[in-house]
Amino acid sequence: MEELSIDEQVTKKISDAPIYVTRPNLPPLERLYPSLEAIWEKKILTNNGSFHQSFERELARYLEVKHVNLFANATLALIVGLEALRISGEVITTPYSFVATTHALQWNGITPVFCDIDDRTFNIDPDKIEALITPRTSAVMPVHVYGRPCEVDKIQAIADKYGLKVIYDAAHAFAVRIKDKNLFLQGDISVLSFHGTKLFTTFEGGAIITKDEKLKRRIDFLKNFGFADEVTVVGPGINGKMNEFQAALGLLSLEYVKHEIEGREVAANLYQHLLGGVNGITTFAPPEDISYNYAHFPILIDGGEFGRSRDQVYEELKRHSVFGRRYFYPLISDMPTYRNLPSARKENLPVASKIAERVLCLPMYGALEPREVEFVCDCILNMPTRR
Ligand code: T4K
Repeated sequence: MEELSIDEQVTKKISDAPIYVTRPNLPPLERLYPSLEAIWEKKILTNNGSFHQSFERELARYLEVKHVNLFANATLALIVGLEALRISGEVITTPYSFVATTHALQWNGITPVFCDIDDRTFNIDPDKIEALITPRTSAVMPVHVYGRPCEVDKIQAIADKYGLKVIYDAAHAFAVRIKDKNLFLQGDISVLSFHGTKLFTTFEGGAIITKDEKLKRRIDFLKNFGFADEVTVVGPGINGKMNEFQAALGLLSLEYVKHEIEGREVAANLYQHLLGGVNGITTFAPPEDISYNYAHFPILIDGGEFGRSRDQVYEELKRHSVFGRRYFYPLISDMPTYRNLPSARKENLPVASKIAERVLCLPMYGALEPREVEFVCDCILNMPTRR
């Protein structure tokens, strides 16, 4: 049998093993055991147990904020956040996000109004918000897509002018820091996700960050069926609580965020080096003046210039067991539930429509090896024009 060189063996192994768009960053299991033993011993599994309290406190410290409400996931956090702020009528939001952003509005009986996005940040375009405001508008719900911060000052100026609330979907933005102020204290609330695909994970999980103690209390009630005490229900609450297992994992995982981001930065720099400047492929350097988290590594593929379309590249990668994702295609505004809304018309959303057709998120996680990044780029660059 033909002997493979070490290099070929490693390449073969890598090309055989699937490379997913992301992998969770889990702490060493043995470090979690003492917490699990404590949970088993105490038998307090949920309802604001001691791990929940510690994680809430330590997360607030980590994010440099005063008030954090933990949740079972970010979707419930968005739904409860909207209810807590008593948002109704219409909310201006982005079609370029995970569908949960808009679903949270729908679950509150709010009409989503889609606003086009900026072609540099992929976030809601603040210059297009005002034209969408009507007497029914009560809030703006932008998303810090891929962890790249929205233009928070411009958005706040519009909100102040028209008396609107601002709810940030910060699901991708864990640990992102901007200059001179705290990203999570912009707007009225920010919502984080700790889903298994996020850089900081509690399997499922999420949190609301508020600036206001009264609002924090109302959210605490609403996420626990509305109970203010054993006999008083203050509103149409839900069960949105994070359990003790999730909280124990989150508490421990805070120690590992820095390392995860450092690993992602190495991978991102290598992608940038190998794909930046390739005709027909657009890569994005980290936003300036911020401490970025490298939540995703999106590229845009211009089929005409590159010679292969985004979908051809996506399929070719799959043939090599590389599973990139087209976050965010299709646009939420193109989904059957939302496409009949007046604001969902494609001509209103030219930038979002163009980007959704071209975007591909490449594998991105701290443990991604340089060799694997090289392999992914090789598959993209050396794929045959025709198959
Ligand atoms: N707002 C925004 C802007 C969001 O992006 C999200 C969630 C939300 C709100 C709602 O947050 P949560 O309610 O979920 O807390 C994923 C996630 O399910 C979703 O949470 C996430 N955004 C979205 C961007 O991506 P899929 O359908 O792409 O996930 P899936 O299962 O195909 O996973 C992708 C890859 O990740 C897999 O091929 C392998 C890897 N993976 C995944 C999981 C779940 C793992 O290695 N381990 C895992 O446990 O939606």
